Amino acid sequence: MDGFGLFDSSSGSDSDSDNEPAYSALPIPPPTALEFDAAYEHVHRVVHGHLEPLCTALSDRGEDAACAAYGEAYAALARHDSGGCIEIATPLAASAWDRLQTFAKRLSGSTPDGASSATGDGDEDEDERLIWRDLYIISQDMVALCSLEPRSVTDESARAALAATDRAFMLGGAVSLTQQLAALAAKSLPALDAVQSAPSVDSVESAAAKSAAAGTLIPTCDAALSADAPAIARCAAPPLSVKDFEAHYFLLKLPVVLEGATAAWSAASRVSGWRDVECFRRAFGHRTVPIEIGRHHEDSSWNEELVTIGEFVERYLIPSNARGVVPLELDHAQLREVGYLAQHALFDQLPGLREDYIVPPYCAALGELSNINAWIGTGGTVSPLHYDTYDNFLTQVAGTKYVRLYAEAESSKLYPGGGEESQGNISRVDVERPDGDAFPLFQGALYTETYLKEGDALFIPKGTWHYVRSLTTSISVNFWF
Ligand SMILES: O=C(O)CCC(=O)C(=O)O
Repeated sequence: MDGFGLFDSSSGSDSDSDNEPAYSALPIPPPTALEFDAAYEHVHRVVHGHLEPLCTALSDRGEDAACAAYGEAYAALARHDSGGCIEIATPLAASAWDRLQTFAKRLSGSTPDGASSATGDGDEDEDERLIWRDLYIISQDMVALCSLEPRSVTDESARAALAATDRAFMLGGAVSLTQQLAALAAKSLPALDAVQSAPSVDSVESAAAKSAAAGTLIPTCDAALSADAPAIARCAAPPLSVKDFEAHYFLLKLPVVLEGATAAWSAASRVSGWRDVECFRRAFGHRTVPIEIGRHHEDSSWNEELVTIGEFVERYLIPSNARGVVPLELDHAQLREVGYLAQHALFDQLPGLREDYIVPPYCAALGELSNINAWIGTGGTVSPLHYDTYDNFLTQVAGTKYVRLYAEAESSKLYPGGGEESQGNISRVDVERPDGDAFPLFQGALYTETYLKEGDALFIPKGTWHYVRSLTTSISVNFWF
């Protein structure tokens, strides 16, 4: 079962960049009644279209109350009773959310890299999870629309609408309906849009000095590899031609770091790029995102929170900048205040950011782009050892990460499994504290390693196991193809 057809395929942008972030635009005019009507039509169509199949699926599972609430919210929407619709759809979303929590620890319902992770009873569980997910998204979209009623929209209700669309994005990735509502809500907030100030005219030096003083600049790190394992191959800029990349790495399934890969990205601009995390707080501080708190999702203290980007910058990224480098040798028990916006479809949620990166040309030439995710976190984040079923460019925009790779051929020494939640693409071994008694072969597994630094793009062939730990505050974008 494939949900109820709410989802578009994820979309990326490969637009040319003028090396200035595109979201520092002039204020946008407020939405017109026509735009609202178009959104109303769209929501109405989706909510109506899903009423019967979702209700049948809910009733089949004895969830008549949820089905009834869905029907009532839809009826309120249809008679333009915004207050009534919000009153019913808000708790409906909350109960769908509670049900989703029983299906997976990760809100996206994914393993660290997107493999489905229903709790273990296979297809039945996954079907049910998709029902609650769709109900959640539809309820949030109803709340968003009803908060944007043109005659009564206020800053507060527009913010509530944006928060509802952000919650819908978390589960859905690119949903055209949610994108339409988010755009409408953003347009209803002229005061906030105005804060997206004109591009900075500072020089590189004064911009860096200002952001360093404010603690918002992501530090660099000059860690060097020990000689314990071979280093992953590197190619200095200028970039490899597609033909050379294909012949020397892609077809051979050989990992490689392409240096200088972000040179033409606005995101990497020294003056107004993402390295100064203030740019996110300034432009999108009021938007809500899911943050993983704690080192590892199997640690008891691991948790997920919804926070605004403003809070994330303030409570996690700025203190992490101040801590500087978190050495690899530091035992995980000592890692503090770790927060990770991990594998998030941020560029579907905030499409303005798509102008700031360029999709590596190899993706379209040698495959088909599947997903683009943001990975923004403090020093000390850990992505446990796992593999993906996509080829990947893990691209480092700011900060430094340690990456260790094991070829597919080493799989028998890596103990695939990872418990009920996994589809077998996560190793049961904790790379930082391997249990030699339980996993004796792990010690003999061969690996390569690197420090991924600003501007580096690491090609990780599909099926290659990877373990990643950040040494500083870090921003990466990965391209699965
Ligand atoms: O950077 C990370 O923490 C993990 C990245 C990753 O797993 C990926 O790009 O597939």
